[in-house]
Amino acid sequence: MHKSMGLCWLGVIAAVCIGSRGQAATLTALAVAVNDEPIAPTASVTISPGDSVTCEFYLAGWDNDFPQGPLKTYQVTIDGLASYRSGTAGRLEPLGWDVLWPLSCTASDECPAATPECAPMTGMCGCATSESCPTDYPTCAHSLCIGPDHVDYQAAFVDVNRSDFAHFGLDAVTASQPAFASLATGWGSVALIGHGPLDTGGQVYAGTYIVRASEDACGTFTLSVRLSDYETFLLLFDADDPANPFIAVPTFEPLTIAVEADGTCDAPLTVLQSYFPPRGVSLVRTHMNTISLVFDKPVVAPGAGQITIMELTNDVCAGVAGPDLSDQFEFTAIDDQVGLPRLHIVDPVKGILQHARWYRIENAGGWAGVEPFHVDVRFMIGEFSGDGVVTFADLGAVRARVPTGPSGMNDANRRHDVNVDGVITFADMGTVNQYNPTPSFPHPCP
Ligand SMILES: [Ca+2]
Ligand SMILES: [Ca+2]
Repeated sequence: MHKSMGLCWLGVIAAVCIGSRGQAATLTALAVAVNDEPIAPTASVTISPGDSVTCEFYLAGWDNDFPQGPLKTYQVTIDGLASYRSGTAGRLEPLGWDVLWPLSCTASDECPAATPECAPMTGMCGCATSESCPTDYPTCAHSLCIGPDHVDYQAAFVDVNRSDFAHFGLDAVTASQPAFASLATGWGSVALIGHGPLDTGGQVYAGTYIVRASEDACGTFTLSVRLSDYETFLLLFDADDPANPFIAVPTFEPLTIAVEADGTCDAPLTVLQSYFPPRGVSLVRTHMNTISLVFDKPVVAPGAGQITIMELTNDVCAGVAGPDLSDQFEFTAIDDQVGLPRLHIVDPVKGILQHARWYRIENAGGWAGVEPFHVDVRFMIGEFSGDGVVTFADLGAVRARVPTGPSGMNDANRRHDVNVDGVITFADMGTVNQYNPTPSFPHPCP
């Protein structure tokens, strides 16, 4: 892999050559079985929710990229991030998948309690230890919470015994990646004996990938791959320069998987999945706090009044509407196709929220298409420790981070910039100290 990484510039030449010829190597995905029952190979298959689809991948036409270049190595990387949620509802999942679906994030304070760490490499909410995972998905592995039914390395494989396998009889080394590695599982093969097969004009088998539609899946999903000279590519042996193989990025012909529930997709309501901060965690900054609502489908940010934000009083608990503050907040809908869609609610200036109060964010039906919900959050400046009171212990949490300059600010400490000036200084301790001590302010509803 080091060799090919060092030759990325060859990929540029390949692109030029491809352009001049108008045809590149192709990688084709075909559905060949549904629920293990063989079907006529097709690039467009229709299944039912819960069905599995066996997809086979074929390579052809590499002579167009580098004539008489034997196929020494190839690699295929599934683009799970783009593929698994590409239908109208539900998901495709790799066979053997039992993983808490990861959420995308830019900072850890966007992540739910179950997966509280925003992993910078993947931009997804994950776990650091198994203790932080919920009981349904109790094991933390690869930064994701894994359930008891998960079987890794099951979805992707290469059947090396097939006579149409690209490296059949060449003592090839094949390898696959776990399905939950960045949701980009993949596999590849290197021919150890000889330099690989020449292009004889037909297709050669390159691997198998099995996906299953979730029970709530509906609509047309597109299974795609990540095309680049280090994700999905061919290495073609160059007899004139044996140390530097030619890299070709194939043209991919994607596979569509239509999941039809009674012929049409109902339009189910969007449902709130989780939120941050959860009970026990307060909004701690004077302003610019983020409340993150996580949904199962993309949302359009509501206008003021479509959802309400009210101080949580006994009356509000009893269903009597209080003054609505929602027009003072900023709403941002996020749907980056990485994790579940989210709505971020931010208090842009000081004074909207009152220290040591609870607030209720509620959709009583005004936000069309979204199932009614309410979420209660506590606003308590400086309450870092999660015990519901402000004490010297909370001052200590800030003090431990003083001083932190702009370059030291990160996801782990951003909340401790209580006065929202981009650094953590004694001024933040001073702000917290203004509220020390603050007694407990319990959730007011029975
Ligand atoms: Ca505290
Ligand atoms: Ca500060």
